[in-house]
Amino acid sequence: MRLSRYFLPVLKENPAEAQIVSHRYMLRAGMIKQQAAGIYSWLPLGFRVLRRIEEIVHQEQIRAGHIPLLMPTLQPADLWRESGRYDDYGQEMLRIKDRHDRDMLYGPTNEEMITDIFRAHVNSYKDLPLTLYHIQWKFRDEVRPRFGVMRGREFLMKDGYNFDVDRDAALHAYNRHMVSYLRTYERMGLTAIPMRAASGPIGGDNTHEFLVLAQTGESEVFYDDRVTGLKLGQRDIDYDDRAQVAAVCEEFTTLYARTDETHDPAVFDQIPEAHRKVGRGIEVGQIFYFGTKYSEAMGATVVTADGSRVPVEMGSHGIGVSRLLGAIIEASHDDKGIIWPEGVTPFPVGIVNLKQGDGATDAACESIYKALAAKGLEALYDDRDERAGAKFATMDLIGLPWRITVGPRGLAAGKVELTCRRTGASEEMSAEAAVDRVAAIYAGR
Ligand code: P5A
Repeated sequence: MRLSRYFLPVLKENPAEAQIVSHRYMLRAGMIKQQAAGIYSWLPLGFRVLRRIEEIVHQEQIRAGHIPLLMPTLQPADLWRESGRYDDYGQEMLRIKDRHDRDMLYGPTNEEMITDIFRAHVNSYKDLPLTLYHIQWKFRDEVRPRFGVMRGREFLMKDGYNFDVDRDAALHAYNRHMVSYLRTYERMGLTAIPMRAASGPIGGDNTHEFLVLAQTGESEVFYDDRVTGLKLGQRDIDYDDRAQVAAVCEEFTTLYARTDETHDPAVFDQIPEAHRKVGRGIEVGQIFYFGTKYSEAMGATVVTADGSRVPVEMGSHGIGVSRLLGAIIEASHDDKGIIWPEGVTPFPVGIVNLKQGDGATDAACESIYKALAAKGLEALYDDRDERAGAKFATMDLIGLPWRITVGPRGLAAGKVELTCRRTGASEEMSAEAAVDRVAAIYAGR
């Protein structure tokens, strides 16, 4: 993408309404525009990151054996009357009437609708296990929408629902989600800690939230700091292997890590003082096992191997896809701007032309741009007629992990400069070497 032809409405001033750094940088970098309280347009740069995050979520869900589908944003109220949640959900639910005076709602979550799909089409234990998920906009009329996409009213969620024949199988589904989530967040450059939590309006007694530690987080958390050192890394996981998946979950949930709702000071105090931490976190996901809460109420049953009919065992699992942009920025920035992890960056690399209009410099930039494209990498090429300082400031603000700087002086010596956004370290090398280096960094992503 050539910046001269892109739509990147960067703001020079700090927007007054933004209280936290991620919100400030998302507005300044021209990623989002507020349309109403807690409702945003995703401008091209923000939309690219959102799509990238969605792609990682899809890949990891499919790897775990889960099946994508798409349910609508609007739902009939009658489904929610069946589960009893139409009245329970209260003012967070946006209720709508259609022209025939029928009660509708903008879905805050989809347990009822997926249970309706299941009961219409599945009858036998032979069709289980089954996990269906989608990535779809939700609406919750939050009392205090704030911090930009972090607590929106309209927000993008990945929500998945498992159907299993018995409790053990359903607990395996729970564990499988935990492991697939750990992997998803790691690919985004995040450490998200599973913490025992409370289940709220979704229900059930077994639930974990995934928290990214950040001072600006809305949740108070209590944890043994050795938990932050745990990594899944490149481990080969067989998602059908119940014992292996359960062992990984145990490894990640044995050390103390809880939200304030489940915090137990008596247990916490037994952790050696040097490791005992109270902090704040951003909730980027939550998984639930609630058994037959919805299937019983809505008549979703299966015939088992011995011929009896039982309500299907279920859980639901959510990732805050749009919230993740905020969480990643809170976890990865400096005073100049965002620092995107390579896994989610909107563009893999930026090219800065220090002397636009100079024949040799323009030609070198063009050839680097094309060589990157030939390797499947779409660079953001700053080809504007601007001062070098302004170009660097834009690149730093929007946070591409790598920058190739091309100027007449370097070119005279056959060199361009490759700079790492995170460390600020620069290295001079030939244009070909810079292209190869960037390609190697992104190989396999
Ligand atoms: C699990 C999937 C559920 O709704 N039903 C379907 C279950 N869980 S949840 O914890 O309530 O939401 C899942 C994740 O969505 C994100 N989230 C939000 N993101 C932005 N703005 C909001 N107002 C908002 N509310 C929830 C969180 O990341 C949460 O973990």
